[in-house]
Amino acid sequence: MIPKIEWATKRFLLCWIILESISRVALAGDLYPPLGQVQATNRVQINQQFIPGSTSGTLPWRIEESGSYVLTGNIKVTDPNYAGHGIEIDADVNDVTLDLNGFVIEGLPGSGDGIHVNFSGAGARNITIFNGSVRGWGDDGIEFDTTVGDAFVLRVTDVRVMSNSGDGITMPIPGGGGLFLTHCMARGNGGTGFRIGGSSEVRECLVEDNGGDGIVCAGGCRIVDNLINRHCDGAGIHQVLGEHTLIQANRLIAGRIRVDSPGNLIVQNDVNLVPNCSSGPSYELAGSNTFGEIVSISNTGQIGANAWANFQD
Ligand SMILES: [Ca+2]
Repeated sequence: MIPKIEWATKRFLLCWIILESISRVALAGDLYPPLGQVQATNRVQINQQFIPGSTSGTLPWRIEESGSYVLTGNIKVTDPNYAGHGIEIDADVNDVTLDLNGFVIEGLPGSGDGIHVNFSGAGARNITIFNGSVRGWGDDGIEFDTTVGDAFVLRVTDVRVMSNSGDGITMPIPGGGGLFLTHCMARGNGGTGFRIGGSSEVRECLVEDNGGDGIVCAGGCRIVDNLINRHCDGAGIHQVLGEHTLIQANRLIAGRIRVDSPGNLIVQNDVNLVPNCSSGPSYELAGSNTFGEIVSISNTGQIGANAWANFQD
């Protein structure tokens, strides 16, 4: 026989259930925190009003220690005489993650680089920059300023570099290397869109209307699956030195593929030189390179079994 529960015991159990429910809701936190609030802890916030590490309270913002940094607002140059950079990462500072958090770092003519990464020696730097825009700077959008060899671990993803006077994202050739660019856009920069050193990669990016070449690369790189438009004054893709670079499955409009050195692999690309950009070949390849048959689209029906063919039209 089930024993009867006393009235006092029932009241105790009821109170316990109510208090337990309240404590669980409190521990779960606010389901709808204020917009713009940074949820992760131990991240250093950067914005126009709060520039830690700067004694003057003005640009450039310097990253002097390893860590995770996040923009919580746009950073814009307002002084037309400002000649420095926007954000500067000191030499020998490794393990930096810089989340642009959807914001823009914007310069003026005569200013320096939007983001400038200093180097003092070779090594695994492990620096990642992602998710935002860098535009309007007097020099480059992002510069990895190294001349001391590669083996760096550098990554830029989901970043737009636009209307900078110099290059979009750049590093010295020879000297730089180990830079991985994915899902980025370089548009309307005065120099090269992306300049990457040895053992680097540009994948699934959009490169448009830059004053020099679209992408400049050195040896051991992978230039894969990019859309590259309107670089008649230079080349859409320009391999300037080294070997073992793979150039594959890129779509170029009004810009050619130019390879200056031997020992590279060029397959499955599609180059369209529109009438105002048609002097010279679509594929300007130095001797001793390996490349898929170059097929003119206008003359071809079914292409048969050549899966490595490059196309031109
Ligand atoms: Ca620069």
